Amino acid sequence: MFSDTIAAIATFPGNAGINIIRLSGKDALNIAYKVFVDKNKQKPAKLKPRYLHYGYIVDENEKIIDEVLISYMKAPNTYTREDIIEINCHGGIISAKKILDTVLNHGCRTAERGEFTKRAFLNGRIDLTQAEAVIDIINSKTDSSHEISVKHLEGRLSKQINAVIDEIMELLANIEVNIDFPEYDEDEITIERVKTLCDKLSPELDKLIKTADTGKIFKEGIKTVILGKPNVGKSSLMNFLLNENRAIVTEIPGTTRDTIEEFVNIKGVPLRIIDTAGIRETDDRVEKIGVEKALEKVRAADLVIMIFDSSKELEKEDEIILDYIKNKKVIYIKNKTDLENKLNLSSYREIEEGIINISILQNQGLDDIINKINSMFFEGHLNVTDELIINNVRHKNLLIKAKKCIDEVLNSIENNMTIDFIEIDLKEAMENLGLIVGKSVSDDLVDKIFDEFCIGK
Ligand SMILES: Nc1nc2c(ncn2[C@@H]2O[C@H](COP(=O)(O)OP(=O)(O)OP(=O)(O)O)[C@@H](O)[C@H]2O)c(=O)[nH]1
Ligand SMILES: [Mg+2]
Repeated sequence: MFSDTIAAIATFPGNAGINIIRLSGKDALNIAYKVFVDKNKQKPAKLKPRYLHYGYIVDENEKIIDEVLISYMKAPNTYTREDIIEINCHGGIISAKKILDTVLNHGCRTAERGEFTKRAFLNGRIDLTQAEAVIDIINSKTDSSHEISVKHLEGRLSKQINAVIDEIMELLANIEVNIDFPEYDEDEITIERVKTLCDKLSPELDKLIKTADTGKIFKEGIKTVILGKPNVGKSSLMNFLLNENRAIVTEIPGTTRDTIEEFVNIKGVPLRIIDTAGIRETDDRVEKIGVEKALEKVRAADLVIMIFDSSKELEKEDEIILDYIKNKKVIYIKNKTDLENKLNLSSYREIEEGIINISILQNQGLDDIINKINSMFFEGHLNVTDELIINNVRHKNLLIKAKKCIDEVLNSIENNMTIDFIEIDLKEAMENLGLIVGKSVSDDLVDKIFDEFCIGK
């Protein structure tokens, strides 16, 4: 338990209906008694836990700041496991700020980012994966991403990881006994048990690690770079997908100079779309930088949408781009099909066969693009299944490390290594898994994780 009491505005202050000021800690209730008066402007006899009490908040001079509803949640069954006071005041920035100042003057301090959730973790109510799920829920941009994080908040990942940790721990205890009492000479039986467990764990961990690609896509969106020579309609496509005039569109080739990046959720497909400068050889310094930037974006892209202009013949620029993206996931598009076709792709049979014909001007063929992305990345099933999906890079990296140790154990068994050798890797696997749920994590890491939270959470 912490010795100090923290306070913060938990809502986003602005022109909203209400704001909530939250206090957590052992002085929370005392402070509430100092600042709250009931509807008769009297100090209440008692703030009953889990009731909403109507009244006013007064400052140090007993002057009314605002009309409020206040609730008291008694430890330990609270978000932080400490006493919590929540004050619902009117929206806007003044009331909330004045109430916060008043409670601070009565002896609590401003909460750091994520400090309420950090206390929930440090006081043992939730583990680290659940705390991380809280921030992921807040930051979710798609229904699917939200759904995945809610599962983590329920503790589904922790449950699975903890079960594995328990299994490993039991074997480690066995190994310890063998090492301490070699006269029992049960090494062989223990090693057999270790092998059985690791044979099971290695593919299990692998399966979990593989879900991380989907998790990342749901969380961050499919990084989609729109590429093509100048004037093919890249910015027009960007605007169309965003449903707004975000990028400048003109008939002048070389209009877009810098890359533009936006997140959009189209029928559940999360896209991080990047519009780029048209690729061509140019002496214009600014345009040249734009072209370099466009190509740079391709490197980290999950998907490239390459646009051809159906009203133009195939040109050297198209071929340069095709060569550049040959190792990427690509959707090929032929735009401006409302104009007379001059594009001949017969030397690129495969591209020609899979190409999507569109006319942004006539609003044609755009659903085909979304359907194609859907089938490429989600095999047509955009729903998050009941499967547990890893959506946190920290978890993914620790799972990879743990799997490596498990494989190392199997390797050692294969090579008839001694049991103390095997024990080292088994222990390391367990430690890496422990770090996922927050067992023996360093203070620095905890600080770093909660620093990504918002104030008041
Ligand atoms: N006819 C026709 N014109 C189109 C279509 N789509 C876009 N355009 C026009 O093509 C021109 C270029 O469009 P942009 O979207 O600016 O092309 P861009 O690829 O971003 O061009 P840069 O930024 O210069 O590389 C504009 O005049 C658009 O109105 C289409 O489907 N049919
Ligand atoms: Mg453009």
